[in-house]
Amino acid sequence: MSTEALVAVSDAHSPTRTFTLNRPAAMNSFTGAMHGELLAALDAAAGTPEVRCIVITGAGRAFCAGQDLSDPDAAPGKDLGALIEAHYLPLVQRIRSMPVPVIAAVNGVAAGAGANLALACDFVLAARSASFIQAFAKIGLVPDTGGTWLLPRLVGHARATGLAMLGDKLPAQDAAAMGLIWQCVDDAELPQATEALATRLAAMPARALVATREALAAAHGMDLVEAIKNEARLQTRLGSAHDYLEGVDAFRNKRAPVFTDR
Ligand code: T3D
Repeated sequence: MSTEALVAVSDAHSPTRTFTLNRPAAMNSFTGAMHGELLAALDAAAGTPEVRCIVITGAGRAFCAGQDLSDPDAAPGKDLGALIEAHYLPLVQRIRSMPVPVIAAVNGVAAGAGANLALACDFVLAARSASFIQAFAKIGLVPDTGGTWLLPRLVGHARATGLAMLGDKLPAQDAAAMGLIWQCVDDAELPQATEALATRLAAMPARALVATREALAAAHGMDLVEAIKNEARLQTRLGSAHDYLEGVDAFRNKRAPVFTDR
């Protein structure tokens, strides 16, 4: 693993590719350069058929403190909306369109855009000492990086409002209890728990998992009939793919399936 990079990339021998946000002295807050490295790394993984699961985590005691507030691009008076459109929107779009599942392994504090980057992933596993902070209101901003869309869908309007307006530090255990994240584990167990989940997901039918991500997101804007029609459309597509044939054959022959579609 390269430790010089702003985003350290794990060795290429595993079906799981791990990206470690690597500006620990600044709590892994985002600069334009770090955005560029993370997006390039995600693009490369998306184009590599052997990659079947992505993990994003942080170096040191933070996961990510959002935008680097010392960066000249974020200085008061700059067009912050342009910064969001240039960097955070493409990042969330890339994560949500990855052809494989994405896990956020939240090792420490996740604040501002760092919190919402984690919430945009398919799974959030967090260390017990980690926390989530919608820090935006404290500096006179609204939640961005998808926060206004993600929060109410994950925890409902009342809790989304409280988290977004008050900006309190939410411990990982409370985040798991209210359904904001998938799981909170003891700090020492985070690496193993992440690896176990990634290994499990990597062996699953990636194309079906990604279609599930899309269907769950799309269903929010649909009534029940529309949602079922969307499910039917997806089953039509998936039902003629290799992984369905493989899954059914493996079931009939009482063997473990080998899924390859992405
Ligand atoms: O451009 C725009 O603003 C638009 C885009 C917005 C997207 C956003 O993400 S807005 C939200 C930006 N993030 C924040 O407001 C979070 C700011 N940070 C904090 O609230 C706290 O640092 C933490 C709660 C994350 C951690 O607190 P603590 O007490 O554990 O650590 P600390 O001492 O505050 O921070 C440690 C160092 O990291 C410190 O540097 P130093 O003094 O040791 O040299 C601190 O300045 C640095 N740091 C933490 N967060 C950021 C940061 N440096 C630059 N940017 C940061 N976001």
